[in-house]
Amino acid sequence: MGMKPFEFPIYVNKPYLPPLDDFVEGLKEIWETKWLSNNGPVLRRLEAKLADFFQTDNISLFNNGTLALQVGLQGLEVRGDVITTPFTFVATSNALIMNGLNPVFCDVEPDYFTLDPEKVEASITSNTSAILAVHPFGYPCKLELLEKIAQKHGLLLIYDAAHAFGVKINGEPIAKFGDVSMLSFHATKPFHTAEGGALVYKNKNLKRKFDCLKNHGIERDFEAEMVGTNAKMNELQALMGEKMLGHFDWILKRRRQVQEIYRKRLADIEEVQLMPELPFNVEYNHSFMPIQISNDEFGMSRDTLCEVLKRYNVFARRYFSPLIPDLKCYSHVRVKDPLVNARKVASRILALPLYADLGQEDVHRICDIIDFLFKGKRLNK
Ligand code: T4K
Repeated sequence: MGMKPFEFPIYVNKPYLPPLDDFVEGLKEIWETKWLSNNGPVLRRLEAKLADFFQTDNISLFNNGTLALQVGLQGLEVRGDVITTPFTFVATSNALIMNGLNPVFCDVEPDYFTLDPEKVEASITSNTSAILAVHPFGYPCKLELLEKIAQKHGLLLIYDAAHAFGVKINGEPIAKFGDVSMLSFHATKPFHTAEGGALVYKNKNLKRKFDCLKNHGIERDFEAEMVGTNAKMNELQALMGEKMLGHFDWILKRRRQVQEIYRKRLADIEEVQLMPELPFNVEYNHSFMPIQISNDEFGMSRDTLCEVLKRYNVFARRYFSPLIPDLKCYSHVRVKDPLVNARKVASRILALPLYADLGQEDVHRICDIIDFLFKGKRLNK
């Protein structure tokens, strides 16, 4: 017996939205004040709430994560070569290029696909000024080891924590590790402001600089003090964030439930490899549901599975494949490291649909389809 496709497309992601009435109520304030951007009252409120959330006042909000990272690199005055990961969304290394910096790609470790500290250390030269690491899918980097290496060699340590809002280590927000962490509040993230982002940082003196750089380099009175850009979060974005924040615990709970069903149901499918369990001191945010497909010679490859799922109206995504240095627009970047683990994961990874509103019966149905497809393939061997 065949499996029925979903009546509607199930995308890899679907943004959660706060109740409309609640949002409209907030809009009234904006309509009254007619203050739409440039450090308005809603933005200041959201910043204060997020300062509580991150347990630090060293936070600046931006209109998206990419510009936050660009401004972060500019404000830290990073120069020359920056060691970074090839296994990420292209925005990570684009931010380097946009700052005139050279990405030096080095390999990831095989468990959570975070930068391999040994490879990082081996890639350091006299031109290296910083490490730009990513917590892929919200899985924490080897924080202590990277910290040690950065200190030993006098390098800046910057985290692209785009996926890691809500992730905690021993109760501490992950964004507080490193010199600067960037968070993305894009619509597809568990906490979002439609488009948005933030920098969280150790040195409180950076606040003035980051806030100035995101406002054309102007601190006050229309006179630019430095060459900046426009990366300000507006009041509508901030309102979305303010309304979302109250739902975040519920969102996390729902996402965890969805992920638990997937993990239980997919554990028995031999071609599917799940992510390893996280250590007990890590609170995860369930931002993605990545699996790896074994790509056996006689089985179904990751790419075939991804295509066949579309016939069932299930739109999984190959996050993050191809690797950044394999993109045509990065062909000018020389890569010394053979990137063995990164290449392996890029050929096997598949992110399944995961969002707070995904019904539990739908998750079971997606698992039924995957199970059915692999069973069919095994019978035909
Ligand atoms: N660093 C890392 C490691 C990142 O992953 C990202 C962004 C950044 C930096 C940069 O942060 P931002 O500047 O974006 O704040 C999406 C997101 O646009 C991007 O934010 C995210 N990472 C990346 C992993 O995913 P696409 O091109 O895959 O998005 P798209 O439009 O295909 O959307 C995915 C699915 O979500 C769609 O199939 C349907 C659904 N969707 C999407 C949107 C935007 C909706 O249902 N509603 C929506 O409004 O990049």
